[in-house]
Amino acid sequence: TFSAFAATLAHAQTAPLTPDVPSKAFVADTASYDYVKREVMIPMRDGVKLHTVIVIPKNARNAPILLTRTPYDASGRAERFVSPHMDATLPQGDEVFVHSGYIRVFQDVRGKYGSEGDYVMTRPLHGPLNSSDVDHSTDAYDTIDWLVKNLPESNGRVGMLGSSYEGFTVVMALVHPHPALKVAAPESPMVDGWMGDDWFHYGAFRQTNFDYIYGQTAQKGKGGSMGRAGYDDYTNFLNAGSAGDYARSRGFEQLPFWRKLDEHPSYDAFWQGQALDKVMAEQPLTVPTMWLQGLWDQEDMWGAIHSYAATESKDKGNDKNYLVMGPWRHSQVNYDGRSLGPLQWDGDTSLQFRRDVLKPFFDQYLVAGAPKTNTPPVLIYNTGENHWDRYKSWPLSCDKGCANKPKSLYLGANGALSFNAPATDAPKYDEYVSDPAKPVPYQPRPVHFADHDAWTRWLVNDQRFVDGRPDVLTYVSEPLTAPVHIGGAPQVNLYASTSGTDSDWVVKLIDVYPDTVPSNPEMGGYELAVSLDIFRGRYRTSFEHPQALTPDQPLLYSFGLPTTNHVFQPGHRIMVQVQSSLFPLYDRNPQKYVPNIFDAKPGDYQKATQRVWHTPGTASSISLPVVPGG
Ligand code: PG9
Repeated sequence: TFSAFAATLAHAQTAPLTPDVPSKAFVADTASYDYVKREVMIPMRDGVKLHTVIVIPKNARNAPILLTRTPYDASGRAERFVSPHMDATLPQGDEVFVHSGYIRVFQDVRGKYGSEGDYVMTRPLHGPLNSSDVDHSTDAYDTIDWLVKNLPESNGRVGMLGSSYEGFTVVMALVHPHPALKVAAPESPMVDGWMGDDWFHYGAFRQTNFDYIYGQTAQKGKGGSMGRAGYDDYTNFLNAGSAGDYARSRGFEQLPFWRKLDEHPSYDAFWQGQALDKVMAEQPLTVPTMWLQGLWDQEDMWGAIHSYAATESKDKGNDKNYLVMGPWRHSQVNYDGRSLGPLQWDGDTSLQFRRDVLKPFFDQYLVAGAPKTNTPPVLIYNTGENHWDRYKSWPLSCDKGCANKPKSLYLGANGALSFNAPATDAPKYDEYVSDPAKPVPYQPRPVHFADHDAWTRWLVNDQRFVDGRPDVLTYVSEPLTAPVHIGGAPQVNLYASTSGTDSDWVVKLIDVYPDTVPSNPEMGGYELAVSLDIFRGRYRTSFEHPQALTPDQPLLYSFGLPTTNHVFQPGHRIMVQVQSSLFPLYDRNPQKYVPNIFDAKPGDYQKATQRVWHTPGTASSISLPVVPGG
């Protein structure tokens, strides 16, 4: 028997102790796949090579190219599922393009994942903030040039799309664009990080950034998460002190991007020079561009709408500048768009847009013989009536150049809200005490930044969770007898005083549902913020040069709220809430003027008595972009 055993072994070609992990990397048999994946290193003009994943349908000929440049791992972006099918390996948002035979390209931006070179967060354009010869404009140019010369399966036409950071790289490609770039869709692009995209809103710092900066810049590849002492980030950040104290306690001084933020708390040349809506306003508009974003975009609320506005006057033929706003959270355009929090839409609004608007629009410029589309210059979801609206221009109502004029909605005595200016004999103001030791939460506690679902829907949370707090003022109209349609950006004109020397002001424009909603009982009395934002008081007269506030003096705070296209229905009421914090999303204002709030000391934080004024001459109001006739 022993010799039979030895004979069996002698016949086998693979010895029992052959290592079972092969020394040569495993190569999958992809013969049956309906696509080919190529990974290449594309050389840029400075010799740096960028890692690029190219997914090509089998037997493709004359195919258009769809390009996304990403800091989020090109290989991962091009592998939703491990699958022999191209529509499954690519992200959900790409399915409509896959079904039309597009070539799909994802590229790691310089310095991230497989790409060579140095990573600089949202690397500024060549100029005062970038002394090198390369930026995302040149990298996009060099990449497109390589693709059209090296992909024999392509027809030489390229479209770019991507959301958020990937939307930012699309905008960069529009600066001195390569002639083969024929169409672009910056989706929720990061455009102005100080005014209203990721880092700050009107100067108030967003503390969720710490996790992002750590995850993106502590290493070249996939970053980790830092972890915090307790589950509730409200407590964690309150215990930490200032945002700067938190950063110091976690070693953030090792991360240059945090140091840049810390050194530029105001809207100085560092931020002004990077604001891409300003850059785009100076550019000739040559590539048809569809700016798009969500109406409740919790990350990049500023970029698309302001870039559309900045470039609109350059679109003489009304055929290059397009605006789309869906009823979406950040980047929801690329996922399922049937609902947001408790709000249910008329079908999958994201798919409707991708299939019926975006894809035909790209085809028109990228596919020979594709039909001309009837894309409306402006496509915005009407969140009160639950349907898409198509318009020639936007906004529908504004002070100059619109068919309709905005109407002031006044904050009045005894919590009243109406289109009538306040009477002279009414009480002059309402007041509350804002205590930095007990800031108003932006969502019900516990707050856990890592809870992705809570983060994506916080803007549509029922605001009753703070309504009635002693440090939140509430103004509410009578039930409406006719619909009120607003189309544009509500403008805050808040006359407010503080007993301190600095203060934040948060203003929310809210649709209050009727007490009973028979078809959807849980929505009875729901307080839905259709538009809200925070404004750091020290920037009242200049975003660049902050100033201490004069205590107890009613001062005007004027700022735009995010754009909305909403109909307040009959039976609903309009509400405005005013408060002085949205914590821990936004860092606390110490309410005592200090040169840099990142460096506020525990002793700088003080209670303040806040007053909202409603007298003639200092009548607080929201200028609503109303559209007569609903
Ligand atoms: N909102 C993200 C981001 C963009 C740019 C800078 C920092 C963060 C994103 O979703 O990509």
